[in-house]
Amino acid sequence: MEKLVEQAVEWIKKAEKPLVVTHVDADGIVCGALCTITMERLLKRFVLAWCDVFTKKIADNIAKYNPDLVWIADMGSADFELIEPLITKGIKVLVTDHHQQKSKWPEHESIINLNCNLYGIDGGTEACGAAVTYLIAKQFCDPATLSPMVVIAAIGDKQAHRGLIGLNRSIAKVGMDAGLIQQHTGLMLFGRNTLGLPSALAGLGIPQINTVEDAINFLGRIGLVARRQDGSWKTFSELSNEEAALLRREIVLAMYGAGLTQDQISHYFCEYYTLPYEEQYLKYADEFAYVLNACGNYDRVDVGIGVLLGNKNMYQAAMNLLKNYRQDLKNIFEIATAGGVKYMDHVAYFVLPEGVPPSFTGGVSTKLLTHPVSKGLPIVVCAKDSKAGLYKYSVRLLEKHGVTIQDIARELCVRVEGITGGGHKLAGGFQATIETPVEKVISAINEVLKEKALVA
Ligand SMILES: [Mn+2]
Repeated sequence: MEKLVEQAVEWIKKAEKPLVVTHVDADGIVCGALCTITMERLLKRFVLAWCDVFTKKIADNIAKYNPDLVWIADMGSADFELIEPLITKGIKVLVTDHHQQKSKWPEHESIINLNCNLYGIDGGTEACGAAVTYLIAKQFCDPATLSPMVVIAAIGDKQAHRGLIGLNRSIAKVGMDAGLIQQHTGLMLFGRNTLGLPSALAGLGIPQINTVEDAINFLGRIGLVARRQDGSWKTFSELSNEEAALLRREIVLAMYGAGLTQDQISHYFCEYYTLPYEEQYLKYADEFAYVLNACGNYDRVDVGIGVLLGNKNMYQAAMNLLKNYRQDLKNIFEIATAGGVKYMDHVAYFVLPEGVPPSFTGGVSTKLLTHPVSKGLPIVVCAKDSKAGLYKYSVRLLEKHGVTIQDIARELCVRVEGITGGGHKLAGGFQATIETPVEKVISAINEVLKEKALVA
């Protein structure tokens, strides 16, 4: 791999008309920042583009722009047929990615394919796209300052549930040694630094605390006064060590009381990471990733990159996007839980209302998966992407469903014409042409799940 990195560095140094293409999620946005830093250090003018899915249309647009080098990050493990016309045209193609490739690419002097899966690094758990992209960027910049970004990306891609491992971990360590990242273990709360404690606790998903009211009652019962002087709720990060320990102890007791086993309880704990030198919404790596996802959802990868590069105006812009994101998610959720979610025997599904950006399918499906409205079933969230002329499907599974996205992908491609996609083990996405009826795709997914359930 080192040799390829060296060669990639040579290509980038020599490029006169480079183009960077990255993905619109948190990981992709971090990749965009790492590519930007690389180009800036080399004083290169470059064009940055981003997309959700690497389609033929995107490949055609790249060919039309005709760069001498295209650097594709956090994606590009697409079909070789999409890449081939580019190299035929004389464009050098550099890929830094962690997604599973659908087909093996042939060796070619105009391709550098830095896909970690080809080098014994599992792209589902050990490396995010940014971890691979970092291997190049660190040749031009102090690795310690880049390390926190990779941690944010890995968390954005849900690779840190049991703590970072593999390449992600070794990169995180560089930042930890420099004091730029701190590692903690604790309750798997979201919003430790920004949500009032009852809201954060209600999101934990433990049996007795399903709502904010439940959480307020619980805090009262255990005698934890979590209010500030003005009466507003403290965040988790504002608790003293003693208060945090009390909370942790009482929650464990409550879970035992609800009949959970030690192993089940352990699922409510995780490793988490803080960035002590960042602003409020960016101090906790998971919340930073959330901000980046909010930017990506409104197609503002540029804003996300600006935040990562420390631009104050971009931070303000990102905060506005975050506010919209929360409001939109809330509205969509109300529709989902008020009868929007429909069911087949083996799957729950939700078609987003017209006008909602298709980028919302990922975030909404992740949130719905563990929501009671999904009844413990696998969830599919779908939206029409009129601009790209396709339907987008996000699928989320739980370990207990006994099926992986790869299982579904394999079968879907056979059963429904013109469908493509894939992803990680339990989270993935598919695209179908606008002519393919939504019912047909959902039925096909239902059938696959039914057959797999029969085998299991
Ligand atoms: Mn990724």
